Amino acid sequence: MANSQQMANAIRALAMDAVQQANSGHPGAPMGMADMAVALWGRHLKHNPTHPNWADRDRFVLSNGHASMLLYSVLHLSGYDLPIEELRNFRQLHSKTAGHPEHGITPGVETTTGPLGQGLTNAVGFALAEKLLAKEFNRDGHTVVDHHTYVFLGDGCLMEGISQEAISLAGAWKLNKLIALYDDNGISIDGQVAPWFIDNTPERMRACGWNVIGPIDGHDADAIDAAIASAKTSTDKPTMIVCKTAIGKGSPNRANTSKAHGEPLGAEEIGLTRAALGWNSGAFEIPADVYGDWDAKETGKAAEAAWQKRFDAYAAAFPELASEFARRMAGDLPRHFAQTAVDAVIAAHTKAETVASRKASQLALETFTAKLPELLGGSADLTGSNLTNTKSTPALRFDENGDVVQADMPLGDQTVKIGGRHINYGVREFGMAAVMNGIALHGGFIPTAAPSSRSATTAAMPSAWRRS
Ligand SMILES: Cc1ncc(C[n+]2csc(CCOP(=O)(O)OP(=O)(O)O)c2C)c(N)n1
Ligand SMILES: [Mg+2]
Repeated sequence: MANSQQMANAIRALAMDAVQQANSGHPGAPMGMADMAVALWGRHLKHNPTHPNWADRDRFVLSNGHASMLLYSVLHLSGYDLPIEELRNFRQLHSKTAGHPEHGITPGVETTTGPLGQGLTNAVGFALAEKLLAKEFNRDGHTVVDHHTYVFLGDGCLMEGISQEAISLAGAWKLNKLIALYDDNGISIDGQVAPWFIDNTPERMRACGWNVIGPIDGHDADAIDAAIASAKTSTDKPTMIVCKTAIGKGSPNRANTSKAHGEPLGAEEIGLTRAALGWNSGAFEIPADVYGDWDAKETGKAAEAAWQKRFDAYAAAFPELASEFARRMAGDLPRHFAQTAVDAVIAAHTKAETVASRKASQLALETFTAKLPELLGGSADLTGSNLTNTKSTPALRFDENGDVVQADMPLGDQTVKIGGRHINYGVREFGMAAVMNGIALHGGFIPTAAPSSRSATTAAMPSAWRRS
């Protein structure tokens, strides 16, 4: 078994050193969540550092994106293409280690985070996409879609209003493969959160249909490991694991204070912290055995190879489904789609008449949704107003076990059974937008939706401008 303490201290040291070198950044959260990262990344996360985009990898979202040095550290340590020079260049122009995680710039970063609460909401989209794809593509004895979505989040994410939209939706959709780990350190920038954050978070989550584990000691990797193992057994609820942590853990004079949040510890305190942790390596130096404990390249390759074997068997049994799955995950449109579908829309609807733009939108969607099964529509409780549904997008519903309900869809002169493709987001426009980003980033779907025909704009307008 790897030396969990040294694995965690490697993250703490890299976070302190990179923030010190850049003379800006956030050391406290990475130092506080280091043991959570050891438990998740070291013992559970299914990923392949040499092939970050493997379709059936687990997804990881760092919703408290200011803790970016945690993510950069584990990506580096576990073997992603993120060499130590990139960590030395933290927060420098053109480095792969910007101040907050940036999707598309750093391998292994699934979504851009920093605006608190939005990462959690993206994660709800990732987990929904997984659940829908699993329903659509898995067959008896052939499980090709089967992964978890993990999210780390902090007090700030839970204070932001969008979190309530995300939490409600995840509960309603019974996203049992969504596992959130809460960095419950009782601190945000202004200090101890107690005067401005008195929510009973576990009760709030339970009230919204979540499974809650803890509070547990967020510095006990074995306890976190066991909590994650338990969370994975949930069949009908998302799980939150409440991890009690100390921000800046290890720093004798900054731990548990908001001074650890967003500024370098300083050379002297870094020296004291190294001594307190028993970390004897120099700045940006990681002992070989610690690298060895973190290295996930071989286990990642083996995990992907096992999946590939299953996928090959699936492809032999269901060749059309397998190539459709590959197309969808690659984000390619069906062959000849552009000519046939676009021509059909134009031919059917080019008339010398005026239609409302939402009606024109529905006419186009009617054609496109019939040809593109990846279109996943929705509306924030104004389906009848913004005309976002079509004949081929039945409403998405889950049964009491959390399974996607199959619905009737007309196809030519037949009726076929499919999972719902129109999401009733409820009155949650902001959440809807961030969930859609998660769906799109997961792959396999192109989300479409509209907030409202009038209410969002009228709400944003001074009352004198309103006409209705
Ligand atoms: C939407 C949004 N508002 C404000 C901020 C600025 N901000 C960054 S971190 C932070 C405090 C967050 O507190 P917490 O999540 O508890 O982080 P910790 O101090 O524990 O690391 C704030 C206000 C932000 N990143 N996003
Ligand atoms: Mg906090």
